[in-house]
Amino acid sequence: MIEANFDGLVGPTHNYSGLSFGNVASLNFAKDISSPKQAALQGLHKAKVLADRGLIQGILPPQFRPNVSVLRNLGFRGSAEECIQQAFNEDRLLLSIVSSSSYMWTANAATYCPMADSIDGKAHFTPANLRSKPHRAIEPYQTKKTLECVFENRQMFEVHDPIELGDAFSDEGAANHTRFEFNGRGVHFFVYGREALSNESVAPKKFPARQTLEASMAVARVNQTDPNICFYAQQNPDVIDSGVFHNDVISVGHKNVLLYHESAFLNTAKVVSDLYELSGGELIGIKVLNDQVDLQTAVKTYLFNSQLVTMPEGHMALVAPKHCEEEPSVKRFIDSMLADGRHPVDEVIYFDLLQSMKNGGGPACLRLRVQLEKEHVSGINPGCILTQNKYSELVNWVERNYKDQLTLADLNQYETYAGIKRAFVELSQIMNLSNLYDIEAN
Ligand code: SUG
Repeated sequence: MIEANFDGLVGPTHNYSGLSFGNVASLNFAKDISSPKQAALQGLHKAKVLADRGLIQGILPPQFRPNVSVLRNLGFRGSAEECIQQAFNEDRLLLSIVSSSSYMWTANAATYCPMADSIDGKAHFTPANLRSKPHRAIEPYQTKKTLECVFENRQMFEVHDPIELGDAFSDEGAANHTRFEFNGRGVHFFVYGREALSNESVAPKKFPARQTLEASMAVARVNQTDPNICFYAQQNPDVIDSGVFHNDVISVGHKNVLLYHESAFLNTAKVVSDLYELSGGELIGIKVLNDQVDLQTAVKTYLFNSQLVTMPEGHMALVAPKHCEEEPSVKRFIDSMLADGRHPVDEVIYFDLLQSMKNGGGPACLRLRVQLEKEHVSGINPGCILTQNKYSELVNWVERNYKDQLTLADLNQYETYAGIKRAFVELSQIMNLSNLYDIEAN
């Protein structure tokens, strides 16, 4: 089985609006001026470097924003341009909510179960409902359409509806899910922030827990994931209160390796030892002590939001934000990890993802992992696989259509909206996305 990464393509309205309470970077950089062009190029560069190294790299297309249907649902009237103008004049927060490029963090797009691990032998996606934040709650149904368009072979891939049923089933997708592989056998590790339907469970006090146990269990059922290979653990409420709003901000797993902070989970030692048992003694845990990298530094540098990938040469590489290279304690830890021969992580590749990081999105947030048998790559829309040609076309498209700098006032310009519409028509052709966007309906 190979693990492909599907990175989100940053959209032309990427901006910093401080919309994610509990996400420290989103709050710290609120109202900074964004560069959608740089953001998209930084993301594409990461994907291209990994594709050049021999990994299968897909791209998930952006959603159309500003989302005028949502503005209409909120009572704004008239043409798309008029709705945008009214929102700009009357409630700028609403305009920023419907303009966010947050779909680019595809680790939150869905939870995936490969054929090998499902009861019916099909691969399944459940789009995350993302109901804990309004700007994210508008993503799921378009995400479903996107996944159907990208994973187009319905015999191989089934794409479900997001889980409904209110707050108790708040689901943030693969950011809280890891598929391990122990001796060829999959194990699905679900991490939740709170138990919504129990009065006894502990929960964070300051920031919201965005994933519930109830949602994780429902996702496993919908995806028909074999219950014998599912394992659930609670995130440490204190780390959520320190700004760890998803598990992928405090641990990362791949194949038989788990890199984690010592305070990642509620009773971390027990979680790791239970997982070790379930792995039949195959799990290799790499524990990071608070003395090596404290929580605040982990959140600032996003060490744990690195990707762990298996390179074609056989070793694993850590794909880390360049913030990690610049912070002495984190760099020291990474260097010592690479020098340690007891695990397969032998390389680090640093990327400048500043534009995404300022919204709390590191390398791992930007990708959705999809494990596949080689022959199932043929079930994927080829327009969404990153090749040299596709990369050049996308870079050229971004260069021509994205602004170097963007403010909400720009979004209020007639030309900006007209330009975005033209750009999405072009993108549909580049990525072979017929019927994905209903641009005129906007
Ligand atoms: O949901 N930031 C995203 C970051 C998502 C990161 N994903 C993972 N950890 N997998 C979020 O908090 C900020 C938008 C703003 O403030 O404009 C934002 O939505």
